[in-house]
Amino acid sequence: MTALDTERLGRRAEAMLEELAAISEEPDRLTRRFLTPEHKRAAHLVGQWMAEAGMETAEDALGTVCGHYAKEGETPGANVVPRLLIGSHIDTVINAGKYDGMLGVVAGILTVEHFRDAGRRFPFAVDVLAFGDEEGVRFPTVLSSSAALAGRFEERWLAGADRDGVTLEEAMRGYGLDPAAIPTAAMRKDEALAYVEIHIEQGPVLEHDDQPLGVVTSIAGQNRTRVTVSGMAGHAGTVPMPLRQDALLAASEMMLAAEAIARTHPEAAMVATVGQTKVMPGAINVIPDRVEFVLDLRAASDPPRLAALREFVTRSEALAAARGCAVAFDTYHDCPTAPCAPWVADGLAESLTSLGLPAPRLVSGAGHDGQSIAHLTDFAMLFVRCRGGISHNPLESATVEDMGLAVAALIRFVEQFDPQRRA
Ligand code: HGY
Ligand code: MN
Ligand code: MN
Repeated sequence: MTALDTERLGRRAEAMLEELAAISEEPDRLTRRFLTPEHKRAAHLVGQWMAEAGMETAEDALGTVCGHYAKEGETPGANVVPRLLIGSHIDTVINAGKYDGMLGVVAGILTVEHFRDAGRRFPFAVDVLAFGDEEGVRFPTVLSSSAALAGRFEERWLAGADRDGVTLEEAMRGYGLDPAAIPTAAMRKDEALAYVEIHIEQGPVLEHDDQPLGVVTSIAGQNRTRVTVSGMAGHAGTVPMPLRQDALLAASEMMLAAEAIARTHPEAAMVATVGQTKVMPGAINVIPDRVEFVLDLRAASDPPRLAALREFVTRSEALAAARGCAVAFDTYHDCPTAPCAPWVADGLAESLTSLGLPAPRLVSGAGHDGQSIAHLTDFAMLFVRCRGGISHNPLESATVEDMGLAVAALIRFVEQFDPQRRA
């Protein structure tokens, strides 16, 4: 095995991430939502890097950029080509960090570039994938582009609209995509050997344990529930407090109920978050008559999470009734806990060992495209330590050293990858 210059790999990664981070919808912070012109610019840049690294590039019906590094002896247009999938996402949250998602795509590109420079091919192809809708912050969908690759795109998602009323279908057409072609994005199950993703941990465990890298055991399940609370608009100066049907106060009590429920389940690593609300009519001197918010609920296993959601609904209905309000729930995203395939995770652990590194195992509280790809093939993930465990925040950061080790581990993983190990 050739010695790997992890410092150089880490510096390359950092420079590429810096270049991607400059492509933002907003001048003074990083925001790059699915199917925006900025997504297209980032996709184009990533496609260029893939081509420069020796890959054939294509864009699928959902805008996923795919770099294909042919297997040894592969003939163009071959029917069934077994392939190892490496990927992550290039969309971001609002005011994001520059590592979440993009690091996994850059690591895949640098890995293939290493083999191209070494003139190395394998008995399997390597596809590097840059998904465009992992975060799910523009449309009421989550993981839609990886879902399409796994043949799990749902037609009803096309009608979902963003904050400006633009539907996913309209945005696809504006981006130059044809919704009718979505089924063509599905990869054949007999071609996908496994999927691996490098990602920052987005939590404090590796830093706390002073470990640069860690192997993920499973991805926590999550659901997103839109809660709509309806009350009665009224004059802020004339309606006595006991006579109000204040939708915002009812909604506020529901959010606190969600927090209380999550706090009673530390054993399930349960977390409840409300990051997005809409208060109407939104005038300072009008009692709010309608509030929409989305509850993001997660836990390390599914039964307590689903029970907690039921408890939240029951308590919210009582809180609404007590204030003469109505409440409705729409759980538009429910993604079960996704276990990583032991044979793939063990391969990642062995690659760490081959670098003389420990291979700690940890759960992912954050969601990832692997939860979709699990319906297509076995998957596993490698986490990279991030400073203070901070993520979804411009303070998010990983060191050049740790990123270099992650790319080196991915290179070793590919070198040692043996699809026969599949159970
Ligand atoms: O929300 C998540 O867990 C991921 O960052 N999309
Ligand atoms: Mn991510
Ligand atoms: Mn994220």
